Amino acid sequence: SRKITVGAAQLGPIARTESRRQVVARMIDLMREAKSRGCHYVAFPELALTTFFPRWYTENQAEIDAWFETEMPGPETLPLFEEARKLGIGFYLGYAELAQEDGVTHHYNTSILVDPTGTIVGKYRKVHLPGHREHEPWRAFQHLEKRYFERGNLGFGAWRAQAAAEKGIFGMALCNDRRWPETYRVLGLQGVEMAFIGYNTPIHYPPVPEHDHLQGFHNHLVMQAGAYQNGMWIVGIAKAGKEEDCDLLGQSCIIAPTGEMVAMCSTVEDELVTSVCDLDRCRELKDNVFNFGLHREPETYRLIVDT
Ligand code: CDT
Repeated sequence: SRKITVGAAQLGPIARTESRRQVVARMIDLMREAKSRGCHYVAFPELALTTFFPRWYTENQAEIDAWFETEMPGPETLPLFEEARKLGIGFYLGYAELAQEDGVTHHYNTSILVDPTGTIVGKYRKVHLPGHREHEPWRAFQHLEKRYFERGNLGFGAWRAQAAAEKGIFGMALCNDRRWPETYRVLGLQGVEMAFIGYNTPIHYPPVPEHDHLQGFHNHLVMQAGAYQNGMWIVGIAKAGKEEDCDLLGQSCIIAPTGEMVAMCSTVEDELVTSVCDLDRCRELKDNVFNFGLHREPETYRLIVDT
C-alpha cells in the first residue's frame, strides 16, 4: 500500500478588508494542525488569499489587479512556504495570478502544488470559467469570472510528487471545473491518483434559483462520480460561510476512488478534515471496471472533441 495522509483545510469567510497577512496566518494555523494530525499534504480553497472578488463589478483595472498576486511566493505568502518547509508538509493553494507572458499581462484563476520541501512542482490555470462578462444588476451579486480571468492556458496537468515514502500522481482543478466530466477524464487518462479541487460556490444561483437547495447535492454528486469513474482520490476544499452577504457552500470533503465520502467538514468556518488515503486503492478501479486500455472506446467518442 502507498498511504498518504491528506487534509482538506476549509476556510470560513474572508472579509473584503482582511489582509493577505491575516489570511495567511489562518492558513498557517490550519497547516500546523494538519501536521499535528500526520498530514503529508494540506489543501486550501480556490482564491484562498482574498474574498471572492468576482461578486463585484468594477471597470477600474487597478482595483481589480489589487486582488491578484504578481509573484508566488510574494512577501505576504512567503510565511506559508516557510512554514510548509519547516514542517515538511506539501500544499495546494488557489489564488488570482497576474502573469507576464511574452511582455503581455494576463489574469488567471490559478492553483499550485507545493511539495513538502516548499518547492512549487505544479501550476494549473482554471479552464471552465463560470458566470458572465458584463454587469447584470438584476442579480443579488455578480459572478464576473468571465470578465476578470482569461481561460487557463496550461491544460489539465499531472505531476509526480513525493507522497509519504513514495511518489504519487497528483492533479488539480478549480471549482466550476468539477462540474465537467472532461476535467476528471483528462486527469484520469494521465493516471492521476489524487486530484485537489478548491471551490467558492454561492448557495444562491441567480439564473436558476430553483436549484439553490441542490448546491450541496450537486457538489458531492459531481466529485463522487469523477472519483469513481476515474479511480482517483478527490479532495474538495471550500471557502465557506457568509462572505460579505453571500452564502458560500461548505461541505469540504475527501472522496475515495470508490466514490465513497471518507471525510467531510461540518461547519462553514475554518475547519480541517483529514484522511489516510491509500493511493494503491486507485488500482481497484483503474485495473478493473475502469481499465481504460481494456474497456474504453475512444473511437466512438469523437463528437466530444470535434464539437
Ligand atoms: N468559483 C466558481 O467556479 N463557482 C461556480 C459557481 C456557479 S456558476 C456561477 C461553481 O461552479 O461552483
